[in-house]
Amino acid sequence: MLVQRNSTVPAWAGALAGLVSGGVALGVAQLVAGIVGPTTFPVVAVGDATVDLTPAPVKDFAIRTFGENDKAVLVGGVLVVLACVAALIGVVARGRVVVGYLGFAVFGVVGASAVVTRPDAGGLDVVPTVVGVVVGAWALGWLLRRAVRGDTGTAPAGTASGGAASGGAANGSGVKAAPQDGGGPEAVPGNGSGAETAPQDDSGQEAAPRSGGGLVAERPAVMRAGGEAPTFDRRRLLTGVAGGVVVAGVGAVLGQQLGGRQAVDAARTGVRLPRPATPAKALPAGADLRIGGLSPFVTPNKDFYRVDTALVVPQVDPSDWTLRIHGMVDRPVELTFADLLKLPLTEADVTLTCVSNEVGGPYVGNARWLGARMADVLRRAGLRSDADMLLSTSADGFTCGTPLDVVMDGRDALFAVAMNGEVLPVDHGFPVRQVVPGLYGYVSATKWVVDIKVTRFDRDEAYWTPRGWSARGPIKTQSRIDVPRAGGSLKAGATTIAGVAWAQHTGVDAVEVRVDRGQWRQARLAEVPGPDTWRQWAIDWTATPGEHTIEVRATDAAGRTQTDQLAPPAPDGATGWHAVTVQVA
Ligand SMILES: Nc1nc2c(c(=O)[nH]1)N[C@H]1C(S)=C(S)[C@@H](COP(=O)(O)O)O[C@H]1N2
Ligand SMILES: [Mo]
Repeated sequence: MLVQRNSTVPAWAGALAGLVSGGVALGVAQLVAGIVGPTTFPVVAVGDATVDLTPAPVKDFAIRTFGENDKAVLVGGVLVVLACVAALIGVVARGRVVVGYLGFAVFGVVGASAVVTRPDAGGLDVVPTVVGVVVGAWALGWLLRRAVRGDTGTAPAGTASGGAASGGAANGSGVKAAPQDGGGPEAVPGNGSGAETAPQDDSGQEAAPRSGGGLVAERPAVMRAGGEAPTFDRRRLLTGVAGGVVVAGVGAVLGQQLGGRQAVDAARTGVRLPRPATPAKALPAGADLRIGGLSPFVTPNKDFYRVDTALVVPQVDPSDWTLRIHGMVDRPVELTFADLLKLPLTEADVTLTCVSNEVGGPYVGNARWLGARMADVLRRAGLRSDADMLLSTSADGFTCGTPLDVVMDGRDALFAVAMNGEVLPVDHGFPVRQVVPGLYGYVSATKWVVDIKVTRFDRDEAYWTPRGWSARGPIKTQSRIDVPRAGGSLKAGATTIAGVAWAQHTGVDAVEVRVDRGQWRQARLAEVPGPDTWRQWAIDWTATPGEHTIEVRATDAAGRTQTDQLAPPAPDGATGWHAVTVQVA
């Protein structure tokens, strides 16, 4: 039987089964690691342990040779070794699956020891390795069994029930073997070489008793019916292999997602925000009119609108983060997160707005940002005088094209690291995003920003430009009625109409309201810390029974009143007056 199997399943198939099972082990380990919490992935732990055990001269050589990639090279090396050994295990396990299990066990012990001896190891850290190795070993047995046609199906019950763990064990024990041996310890003794070489030695007498404890009533199918000799089933092996590859891949990707998220959450929690070198002015007492239903002056982070193209929010570890500034500069600059935090930081209240916000829409929010001034950082690189655009790229490849003169004109254009006193939320661009007062988000507010190319509008295009949106996006003055709600009903009598208006970096100087196309009346304005935030407004109204339409319009500090011309958001921002209709009873 052993000989039969050995010759049935070609070596390449064994190698493939070993390789894929190894992949399954790693994928499952990765997935479990993603579930149980931040832990060192076994491959990385083995790599780290290798480094620790490596003599200093070799280490220095590696660092000199591979530079910043030394870690990647190391992990890659561990993976290559792992792949070779896994393939070898697969080849050997064709004959004795027990050997395969043993091989996986050795993997497990090496991986687990590396993991638990890491300085930051915790109690659950071996779980991914153990689960991965067990599932990988099971996968190997399963694949090798699939690779052979003829020992199930046509075999007597005993053989077929060899099922899960034991298909290979039958091989291991040669003639005497019964599938029930299960590869357990008893299966091994006495089942050594001799018998295997003599399939015809079908004497049976010596066969059963020792391993199976009397259960071994049947001999393998091959012994009995010559026509049913097990044959290599390439198709079944390959479909099994495909399944294994899927499991390995899905496990790895999902595990990385989950694990990356946890790692980044942990890193985010660990960030200590420096004090601002230039704190924001204290908010004027009258910045928030505190009217029920009116948007608060400061939008809490959890309520802040979110707009981006990311299906999966980029998880950027601040210790890996760098910001590269290149292009039309005298000397390219690369900053780490630590570098950025060491710069003098500015705090500023800035209202963000999305170009796709409809008149009266929700895509606007105001926060207190903390960050390095973009102009300071850019000046370090030395800007060429003919550059007019910053093409910024996020970790997921999204790009913004920002007019350079706007960023450099002294306004609070920031590489922001905090939002409302909290480390930047991951959804809003952790670890670093841009905030540029006065420009719509799509041309300025790059989240997870990692790269800035100093360039020209006539040479480069940002993400939304070829998709029908204007290359430049200054925010258009807008005003919105928050109370009463559109379509709402209220009681006749004295009431308040209130809302917000914005004209970032110019400032709102006046808000007017009219009801049923009557006279425009001046609303009272809340105070503001500066021209970069929205401004609350309110006006008293004596509501009379019936249906009423309320309209609002703002005038900016340059004296420009919002146009009543309706324009859709594309290509450069909606215009028109916000109107709400209410029922008064
Ligand atoms: N990386 C990245 N940054 C991005 C975007 C994006 O799709 N990807 N969208 C921009 C747009 S259109 C807007 S309006 C703002 C929204 O920022 P917020 O989600 O923090 O409110 O982010 C900008 N920054
Ligand atoms: Mo946007």
